[in-house]
Amino acid sequence: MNADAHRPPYLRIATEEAWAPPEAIALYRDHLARRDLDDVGFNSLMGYFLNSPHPQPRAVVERLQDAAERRMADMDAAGIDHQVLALTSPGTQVLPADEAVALAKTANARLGEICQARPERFSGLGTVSFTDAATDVAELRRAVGEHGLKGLILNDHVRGDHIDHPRFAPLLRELEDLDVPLYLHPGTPPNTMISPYREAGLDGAILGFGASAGLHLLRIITSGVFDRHPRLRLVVGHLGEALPFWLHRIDHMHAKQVASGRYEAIKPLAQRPSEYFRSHIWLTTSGMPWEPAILFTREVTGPDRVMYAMDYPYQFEADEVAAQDALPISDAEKADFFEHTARRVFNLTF
Ligand code: 1DF
Ligand code: MN
Repeated sequence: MNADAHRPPYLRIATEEAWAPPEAIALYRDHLARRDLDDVGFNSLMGYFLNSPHPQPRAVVERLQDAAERRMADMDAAGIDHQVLALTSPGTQVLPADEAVALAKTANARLGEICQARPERFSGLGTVSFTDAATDVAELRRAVGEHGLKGLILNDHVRGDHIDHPRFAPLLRELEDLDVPLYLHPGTPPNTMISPYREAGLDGAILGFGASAGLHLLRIITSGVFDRHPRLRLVVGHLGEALPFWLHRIDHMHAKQVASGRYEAIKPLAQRPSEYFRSHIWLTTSGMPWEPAILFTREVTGPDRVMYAMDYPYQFEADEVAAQDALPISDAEKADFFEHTARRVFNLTF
């Protein structure tokens, strides 16, 4: 596809695009060689990407580490004007605390430099160690205030915990105070969940990612995170990790469970679960360039809540952009979908 042949009246901003500094890849390689990380999904998936003899995963790992010529050539080939970059899954979230703290610092400084060097092409999300709250709050402040990053990436579970755990409340409060969004990105399910997925070969992006991230998203809602953090903005990939399709049933069953008093963890909420998708949550189309799913999701959550993402380099199919250019929505809605919603949610000012 020659993207320049048809220059639409909007920029195409891709909002869930993976990146890794060589330091992250080196850390992962060391742990894989020593087999000393107790995370089944990491050892399986990163073991595949980093130790496979096949050219395809090797090319993904090379592309992850490039934030210059190769990436921009790929963007040009696909018609992508701007990428919102974030540290690839699993980021810091499988690492020992000292390594996680150091990697967050390195990744934020480097990503800030990348974005400042080419502000029209790249924006970035920050990362933290998800260990000590005070350390993470300070790093998030640095990422946003000093390095100019536009939010925080959360690569699903944190060493088996979820972001609704009270120990993360100070970090969520800081996101509110800084007025930047949290991006819930998937990863392989935690050890407590992965066995039946892995046994069937389904622990990766085919289902395990979405199953685990969907659970994480629903936990955020039902545990009352948005009631405790009313200014928090959450962005979720893969069209909401299947939850939009479930919303009627989730509302119905949630009300029943509240009434039953059966679970300590299920309490009344300020809104119905589905309503948080219209007040606090934005969705991206990463990995889901599929018209029926995109139109359904827009119908359920509102057209101003769904924006474009590619999922480069994991799902880099240059022709997918054309399918979304052809969506049967108005020109103004398409401009929101590809450009203006991302500008608003991430406060992009380039
Ligand atoms: C894959 C996909 C791997 C995504 C990822 O991180 C990842 C994959 C290791 O296809 O195996 O982040 N993704 O975002 O869809
Ligand atoms: Mn992704």
